[in-house]
Amino acid sequence: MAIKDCISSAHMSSPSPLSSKNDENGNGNTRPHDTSFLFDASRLSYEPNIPVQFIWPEEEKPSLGEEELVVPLVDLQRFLSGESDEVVSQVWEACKKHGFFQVVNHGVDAGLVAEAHRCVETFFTMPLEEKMRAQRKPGESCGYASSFTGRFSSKLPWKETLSFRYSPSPQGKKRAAVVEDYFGGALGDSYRPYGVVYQEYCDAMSHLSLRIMELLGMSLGVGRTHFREFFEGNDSIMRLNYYPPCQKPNLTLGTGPHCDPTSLTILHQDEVGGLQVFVDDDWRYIRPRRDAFVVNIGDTFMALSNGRFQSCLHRAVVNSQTPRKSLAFFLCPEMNKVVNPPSRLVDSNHPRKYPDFTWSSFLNFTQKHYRADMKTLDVFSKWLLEDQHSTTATTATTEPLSSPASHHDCPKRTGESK
Ligand SMILES: O=C(O)CCC(=O)C(=O)O
Repeated sequence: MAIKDCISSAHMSSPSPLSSKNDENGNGNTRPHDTSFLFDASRLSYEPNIPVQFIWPEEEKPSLGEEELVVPLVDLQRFLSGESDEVVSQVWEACKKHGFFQVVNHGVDAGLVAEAHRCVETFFTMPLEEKMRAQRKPGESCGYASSFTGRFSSKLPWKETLSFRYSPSPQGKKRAAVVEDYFGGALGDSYRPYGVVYQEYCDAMSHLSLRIMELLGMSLGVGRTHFREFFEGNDSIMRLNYYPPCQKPNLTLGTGPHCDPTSLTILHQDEVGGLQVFVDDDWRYIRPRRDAFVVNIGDTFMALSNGRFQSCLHRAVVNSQTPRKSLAFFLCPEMNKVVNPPSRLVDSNHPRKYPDFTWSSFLNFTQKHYRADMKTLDVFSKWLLEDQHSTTATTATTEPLSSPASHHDCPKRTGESK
């Protein structure tokens, strides 16, 4: 089978703003974007050569022999039962350096995690046309994406994803079934059973993330409840990642290097392995553990901690033999909640590092204008501040720093996408 036949033609909507313009860095999207192809893994996985759009530049290609990054293994049960001192300082150290740790004894049912992985396998091994029923539209953060062929024209990730939104039901209200309804609506009623599994999984992740917020609040010295309360009514994103085998795994990446723009990521990777983190100028892998979730700080939490905790560059590699699956829950605040650090984290030695912003403006920035990389928050902050200055200059009024970024000439880079 020739490669050109593997990238199936499809009718897709108009190019995203980012992909239709030139990349200012000259490192990727330098030509108008061709959206007329799709990543059909059922064929591409067996191709001895891979399409050029999936070949990453030399300096970003994965290298062999990365070392393991040993991150703290936090026993949440111990933390919750009051034996917290050691755990709190372990988390402080890890989050100051790279923002990654793992949690065990987390209370999430192992059967539910296994079922969530099984559903990933069943969904992604379906024919492409079936998955395309939930196709992600340009500028949206939810839906099925066969790589990012609809958004970018180079450095494409060797993976398929299905993303959807999740919000917990307000306390005392009837349990909302947002995820279940998403599956029924986007894919049809026969997919509701998947929705039931992921609804339960997201409920468990939301619950777990609030516990982790208690731990982060303690580590930052602002008390147990501050961040927990901030995220109680979260508006989060769940992403199912499926990485098909690739016959040239050393030329491509499953997920490109990026920092998560979101607040906190809770990841469960299957036993295949592939997650890598950039620490001390080197890529290091995190060994999968069936009983553990990998937790990492995202850009929005870095802003909430006034830069004390790091959101770190990470990526995923693929292999030639075995499909890999991961389940990523991205905790996000409510859309219009203003993101700013508690006053205890701001003083003359630690002035404000980032302006106030809302999650909706930051999300919009990453969806429409900027492909997430390691500088997303800095570029976004600069953009907001410039916006504020130009608004102040033209209107001579003082606006809050949280004005949504929507009408600018935005910077463009290549990296990964949320
Ligand atoms: O699959 C992984 O290990 C990493 C996934 C990831 O970084 C993402 O989905 O943003």
